[in-house]
Amino acid sequence: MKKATQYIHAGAHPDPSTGAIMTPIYQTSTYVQEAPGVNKGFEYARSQNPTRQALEEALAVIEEGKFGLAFGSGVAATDAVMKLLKPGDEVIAASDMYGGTYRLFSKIYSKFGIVFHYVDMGAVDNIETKINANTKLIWAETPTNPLMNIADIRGIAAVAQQHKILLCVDNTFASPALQNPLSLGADIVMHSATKYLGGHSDVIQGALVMNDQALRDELYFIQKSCGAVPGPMDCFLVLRGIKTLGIRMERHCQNGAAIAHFLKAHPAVKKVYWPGFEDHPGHAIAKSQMKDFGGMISFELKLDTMEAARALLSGTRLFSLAESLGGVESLINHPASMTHASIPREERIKNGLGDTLIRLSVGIEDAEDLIADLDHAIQLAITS
Ligand code: P1T
Repeated sequence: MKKATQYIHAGAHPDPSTGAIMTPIYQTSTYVQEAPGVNKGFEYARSQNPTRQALEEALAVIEEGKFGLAFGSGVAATDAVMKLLKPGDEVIAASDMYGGTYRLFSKIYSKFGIVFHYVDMGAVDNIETKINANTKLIWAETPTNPLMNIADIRGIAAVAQQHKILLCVDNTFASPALQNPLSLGADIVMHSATKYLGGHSDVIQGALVMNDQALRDELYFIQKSCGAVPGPMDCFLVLRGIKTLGIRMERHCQNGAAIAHFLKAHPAVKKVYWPGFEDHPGHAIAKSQMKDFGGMISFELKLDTMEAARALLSGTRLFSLAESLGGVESLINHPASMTHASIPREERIKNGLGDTLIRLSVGIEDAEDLIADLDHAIQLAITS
């Protein structure tokens, strides 16, 4: 089945009790049993819920995997992967990634004796040099949040397989419509379903997809034992979001490309971070593992002051100043004070995330309107 058909039909089965074409929101905490232990495959809603089951099936199909698991947030999905580990285990993670993932690793899991090495994943060698007998997990994010760095999933997967290390790829920025890490050799794909999968900025949710039955069983055990499950209403919203993922991503990519080129040509702009440019260091890899380059862009003004950045951030009318991304509406964000504020400044600067970097989540509005909005805000910033 082709992708465009999968988005509509994956996980969708007419409801057995009524024939309802849309999976109902099974808003129930428990299921009546005929006799002790005799049930219809549903015992208690932390363990099983039909709406969640439909979503998990859809997630697996669209990510080219066998099994999906849904969680109460993206961070909860990451947390479940970390619970595969034990004290003394080592993790190699990207030096540029979502600030909340860094916070979970450095503030929570390092307390429990997990050791983290943060490396620039632009070169596979940087990962190889950190591998030792205790290395159990490689955590990659590509493109990265917010610097749009690219990691070579095939190359990293080859190293991970050679050393029998799990590779988990946070595929949030690309979405399953643009990149499928399991097909490139990863063991687990993680999503903040809050973003492109949901697509409408109305739900917080996370997802994991994998191929290996034993790994799925272990992660399912963690999901039900630790309890970070999403509610059925949220599962319904993400199921509905997935139906339009393909066409939304087409428009996000078109608008993203138009805005990236506009910014690159703008005399007041110093640097634009977007993997679609041929001079982006990860362009060739991005082209080989992504279908298109997405709607996430970061940039810096030549006028490198906080005053100018602040004027720009509050000067847009269509781009709303907010954390998050991947919704139909465009957002503008200041990583240093918002999404990546939990990374110590020195560390952040060392990894290339400056105080004045601005991140855009380009929505699916009219590209000319979005460009006019940015142009106006840039004028405000450089004359502020
Ligand atoms: O917010 P939550 O659903 O828990 O997902 C966390 C997460 C994980 N991975 C990536 C790449 C992310 O971007 C996020 C969440 N990011 C934002 C809220 C943001 O504005 O960057």
